[in-house]
Amino acid sequence: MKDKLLQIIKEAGEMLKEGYFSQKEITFKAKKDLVTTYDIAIENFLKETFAKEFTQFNIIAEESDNHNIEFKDSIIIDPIDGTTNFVNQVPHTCISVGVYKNKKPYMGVVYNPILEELYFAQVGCGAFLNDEPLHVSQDNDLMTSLISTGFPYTSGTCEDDLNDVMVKMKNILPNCQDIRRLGSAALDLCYVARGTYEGYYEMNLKAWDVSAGMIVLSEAGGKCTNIDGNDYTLFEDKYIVATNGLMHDKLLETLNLK
Ligand code: LIP
Repeated sequence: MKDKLLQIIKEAGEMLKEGYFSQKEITFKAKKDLVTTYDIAIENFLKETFAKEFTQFNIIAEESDNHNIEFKDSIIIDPIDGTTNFVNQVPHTCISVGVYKNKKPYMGVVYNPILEELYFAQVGCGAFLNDEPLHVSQDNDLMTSLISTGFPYTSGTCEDDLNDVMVKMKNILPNCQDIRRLGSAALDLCYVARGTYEGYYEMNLKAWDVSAGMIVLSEAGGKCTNIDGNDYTLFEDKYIVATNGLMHDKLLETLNLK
């Protein structure tokens, strides 16, 4: 499956690259939530091709109606993660594909064709960036850690979510090296996997934002939980907290300061 999967995703990457440098038609799914004709075209291409090649799996995808699709043997697609970056030509944007067997992680692919970075992981076989093995950082001190986060689309409509962003920022910022917000959850998880960031947290993500990056991170030696420190559950948890493992408890404790 791996070779075919990567071949298809690289083809889709050509579509993303073409779109990145072109004029785009944009519509809004919500106040801050953008979608372009490229999101739809890449998703349709991936769905059609995967359906032909990988008949055992159903497909859950960002721009589709997923109501009647049961999460089981599933391929979870984000055709463009970091759509706002894609629209504004910030090169932190990617295709994210997570493959799950009986709801259990199997393979994850995160592909940024603009920077030519392909992250791949298969459970039990390690994580790779362009075929080079990936490992999380060994820093166990929050004060010297680079932490990444993201802001939910609901920050424009839900005061509770906006307040929570501010509270957590106030808890973390004075206690870490610095904070980054680059705008793609899938890539943020891969950046923890490659040791660039020590930790990452965000609220209100969808399964397609994180399904692949979580597999890359765990295969690189990292850890992913919800805000209470329990395993992060796709489709259920509000918060994701991801780290190199060494500073997980410290990050959780600091995020949860009152
Ligand atoms: C986006 C994320 C981004 C996050 C946004 C959104 P999209 O995904 O990856 O980091 O902050 O809330 O979920 O919409 O570009 O696929």
